[in-house]
Amino acid sequence: MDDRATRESEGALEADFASRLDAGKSIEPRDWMPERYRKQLVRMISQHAHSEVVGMLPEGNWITRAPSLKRKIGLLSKVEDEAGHGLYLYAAAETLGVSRDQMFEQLLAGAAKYSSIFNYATLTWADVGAIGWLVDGAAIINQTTLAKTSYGPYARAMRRICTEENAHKRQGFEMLATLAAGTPGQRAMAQDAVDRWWWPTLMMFGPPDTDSPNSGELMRWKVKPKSNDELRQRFVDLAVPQARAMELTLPDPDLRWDEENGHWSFGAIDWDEFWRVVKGGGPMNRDRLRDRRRAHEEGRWVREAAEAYEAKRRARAETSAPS
Ligand code: BYC
Repeated sequence: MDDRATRESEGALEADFASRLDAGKSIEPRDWMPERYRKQLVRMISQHAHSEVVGMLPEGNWITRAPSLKRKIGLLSKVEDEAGHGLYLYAAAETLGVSRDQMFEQLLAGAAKYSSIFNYATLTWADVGAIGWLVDGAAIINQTTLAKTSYGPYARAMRRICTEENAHKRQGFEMLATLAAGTPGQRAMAQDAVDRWWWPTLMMFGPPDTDSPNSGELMRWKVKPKSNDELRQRFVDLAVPQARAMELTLPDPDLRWDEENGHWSFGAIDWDEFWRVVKGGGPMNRDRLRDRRRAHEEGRWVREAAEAYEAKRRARAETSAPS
């Protein structure tokens, strides 16, 4: 094909891609897609997958210290669900031509991003409730919109994840509400957890729209159906009445109901802190990577055993196949 013919056929593919998006159809792994669309999806989905598996660590720390059998079972199952979410998401990213080993290498080398929120310490049992209520609550707001994202495998992974995430949020709310209605000491512990997790949760939605280099492109391609600020506002609007229901205070003196726009307006977010954490300078960045590397190393024998089992199974299937 000469240059002109190549350009014409690429133009036709691009036009077809754009018309699929305009018609609200999903893009599937075998469909043609612009290279930049593929790269953006790999970036976003792999970061999301890393967030799930790193996100297992702060709560995982509390499994052995849960205050009752019921709480232990609930937390264990939540952390297991997060491993499953990581799995769906790595599998979705693999459909774009990147391998799970490559993604893991980047994470373990400290070269990949994952959500800023997991670089904060879980100091008390109430933090487990605050993570469920606030962090999973924020994740649902974001992920419910991503369930309508234009890339089919990502959207389908999101739909499964959202159902489980809803249960996590409710579990966290119930834990925190129980502490808030408990002894003065338990109540103080719940309030302290909310005081420490509130602002980092607002940062989870990413930088303000005016400072979000990827949003324009991602929204044009219908990867991100809503902007960072829109989702953050929706989260605040839902969280304020929930905090009130537990009689807990949100640590923002500027929080007030805005009659004119019908939303809760909130104070300034410390974006210097956000960027410091994203760039590796958060309170727990080093510990999280160290623990993730150790978990990967300790799981090596499981991966090797699974590979050996699969090799044997194949060899047996080949020798017993009718010739
Ligand atoms: N943390 O242009 P922007 C969970 C980076 S886990 C770190 O706005 P974009 C759970 C961003 O990557 C749920 N980095 O980016 C698990 C970009 O850097 P690069 C996690 C952040 O992509 C266990 C730069 O800042 N959810 O629920 O348009 C237990 C500029 O940002 C963050 C997801 O991953 C951050 N918070 O929008 C409990 C959702 N924010 O890559 C719960 C999927 C921004 O250009 N991801 N950055 O070097 C998204 O929705 C979007 O990627 C984001 C960012 C809203 C996060």
